Amino acid sequence: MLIADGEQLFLLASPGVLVSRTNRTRYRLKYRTIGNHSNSLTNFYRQTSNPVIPTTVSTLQIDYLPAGSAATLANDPGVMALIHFSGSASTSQAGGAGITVGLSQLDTQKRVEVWRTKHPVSWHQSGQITFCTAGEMLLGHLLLEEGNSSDLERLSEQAYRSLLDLAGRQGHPHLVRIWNYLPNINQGQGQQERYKRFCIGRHRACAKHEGFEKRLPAATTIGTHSPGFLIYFLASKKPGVQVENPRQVSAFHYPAIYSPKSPSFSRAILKRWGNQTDLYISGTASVVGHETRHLDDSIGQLQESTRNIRQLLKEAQPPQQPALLKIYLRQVADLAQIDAQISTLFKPEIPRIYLHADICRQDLLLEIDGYSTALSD
Ligand code: 3EB
Repeated sequence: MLIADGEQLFLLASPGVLVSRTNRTRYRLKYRTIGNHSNSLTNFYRQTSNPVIPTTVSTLQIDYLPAGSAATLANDPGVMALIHFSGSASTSQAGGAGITVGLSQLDTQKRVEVWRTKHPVSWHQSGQITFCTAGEMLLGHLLLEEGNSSDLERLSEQAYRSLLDLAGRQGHPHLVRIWNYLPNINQGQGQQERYKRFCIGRHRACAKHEGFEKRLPAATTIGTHSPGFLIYFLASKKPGVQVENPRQVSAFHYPAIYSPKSPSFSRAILKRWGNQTDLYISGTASVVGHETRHLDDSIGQLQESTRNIRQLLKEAQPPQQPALLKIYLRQVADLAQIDAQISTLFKPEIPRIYLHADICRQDLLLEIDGYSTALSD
């Protein structure tokens, strides 16, 4: 039985035994003993008709919760972001944590991604950017309309300039993690491909800052099938630590075939918030060195991507355990076999969301965002 008292979530394991959620490990252990079906918290919510949503005591807690929790969460003052996945992109104005990514979710049980904090959240609007601050964090989003005569290079440069300026002005100058959801990412021949135009604009804005390569955030740049160019990002007062992958050339040193101006992102960022250490892993694909591996082989690409993710988890000091996965699939038909493999490559209960998306290279069939978090005393 789950009891929430506003501050804490308690799990009544047996009469008289209250387990506080403050200690995550004990919480999960007890949960398993009564859950008796699946190990994961998310799966437990799934089977509860009236889900009790745990309150958070963390600096940042990211969960994938049943879509049905969204209405309750919308009124929770600790929510920084409530991310939906559906056919078309949209965002809330100031005071609203809602972000809708224009990608169809492939899971039968639909989820929302929820970012919560124990810190007081205050909401603001600056030009096109809606953002909130909470303690050391700033989370912002903007939705760009391209119009007919779109100059994507300029639009991307302006968007990045405005978000970097905003983060600086607000005293949160360090980008930690950013997501770019770009319609028709693979459209355009050769150097005119939209992903490359985006990379040029992003690079122009980032390169204005001295030593920018050492400060690049972890990132995802994914193609949507619906209009609206959505960007959302997490920034901080103090910098995180850049983590690169020795199996891969750093994206900002890629040869020009992938983009005339190199993709401006780090493979991962390790960020400590108080006693919490988070690893934000960029969209990770079947790239070794700078080349795509396992052409036309989804399972091969998944295995290679997993090796890359494992390497990044190992590079982080101390090494991290994966906590959440977001999997972008170019081909819906791959879902069943990819999900079966994920269950063997990671803990079978690892919370995950599958999205139907285009990947920035035509030959990539999938990409995975990773996140891990650990508490120290
Ligand atoms: C790769 O490894 C795959 O341009 O922001 C992954 C994550 C990729 C982020 C980006 C691109 C980006 O190169 C592509």
